Amino acid sequence: MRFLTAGESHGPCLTVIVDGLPAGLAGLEEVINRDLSRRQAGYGRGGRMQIEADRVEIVGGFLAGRTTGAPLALRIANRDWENWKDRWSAGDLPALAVPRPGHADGAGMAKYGLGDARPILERASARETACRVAVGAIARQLLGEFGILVGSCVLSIGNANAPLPDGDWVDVWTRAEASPVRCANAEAAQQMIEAIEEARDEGDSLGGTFLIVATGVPQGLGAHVQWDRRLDGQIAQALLSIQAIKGVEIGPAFENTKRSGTQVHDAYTLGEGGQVVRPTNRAGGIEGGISNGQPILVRAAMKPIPTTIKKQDSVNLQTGRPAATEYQRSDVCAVPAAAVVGEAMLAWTLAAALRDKLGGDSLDEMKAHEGAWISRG
Ligand code: EPS
Repeated sequence: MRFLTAGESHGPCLTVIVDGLPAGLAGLEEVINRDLSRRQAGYGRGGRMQIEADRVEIVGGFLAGRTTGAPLALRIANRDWENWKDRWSAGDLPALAVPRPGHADGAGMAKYGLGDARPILERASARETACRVAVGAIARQLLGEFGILVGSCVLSIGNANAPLPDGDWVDVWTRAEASPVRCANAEAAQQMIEAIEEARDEGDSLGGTFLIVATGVPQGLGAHVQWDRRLDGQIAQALLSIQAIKGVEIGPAFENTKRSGTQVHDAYTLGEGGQVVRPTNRAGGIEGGISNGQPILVRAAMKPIPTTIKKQDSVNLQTGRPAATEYQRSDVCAVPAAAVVGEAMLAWTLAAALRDKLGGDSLDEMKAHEGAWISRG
């Protein structure tokens, strides 16, 4: 499976083509729209989210309410286009020549030989993550057919930290869903809100961390035999490709480095029925690049948003003179939204691995192959 996205943040729309889906997948519009709304929420978002109300239009590969096996084409309109289209066509938008530190502006201008960051920021913008979430909702729908669930919760924003949840993941996700910062712990959520308010008052921005979990993942997705078939490597690439995500950890990877091997690795034991059981999950559900049947645990780190009201030191790349950054409308903190995007990228990666494992052109064929796989024991 693969997908490609196109479109600018303030252009007419975002477009996605998803290739390699099985025929027979239903109910897509509803699940895509639900996840698009989830992505738009979260304390700390800026004025743009008051303008947009993201809805998908499925314009190819979907007939009589089901995927046909042909490429699926999606369109998500940018409502803000109405406010930009006249200025774009008149060409009266001033050049942005002062790169924001941490943004794609400066590196992109150097790469394309531009004196204006606008073409770079239009495409580098996290607006593109609406496409990822649409694709992730489709992947989630496919995974759901096989009993695999994906959810997330925010663990930290700035210096406000929540305890690491474990156990009943559906309960954790339900509490996170009800929180304005997508945090399952009410006390920590309040501290996160206060941290965002403080950053907003200071004209600054905040990053944070979130945990994405997939439950019901069978043993055997991914492969140890080749570097690009390792599931943990695929997950890390998918997560790091999200705007502003700079770190990814599978299970408690960094904590594990402080303990010895015998304290870290998850023992095999026999359960009451004689079945093999792993009482702990410090591997985060993946060993040797292969899912081991335990929940997959992925933590990601988001840097603070580079656009800040408070000025940052920079240089005007047209004049070559020192200059302070100019404020562009932006979010103060988008960690809760990034967690939803993280779910989408994990769901996509697992769905692609499931397609690799089961093959088939239709959902029915995938299920028949799953039956054969499971009955093998
Ligand atoms: C973004 C800047 C802001 C964010 C945007 C990402 O948009 P604008 O420049 O229009 O105010 O709101 O995020 C989205 C539009 C979105 O849908 O998530 C940026 O520069 O990356």
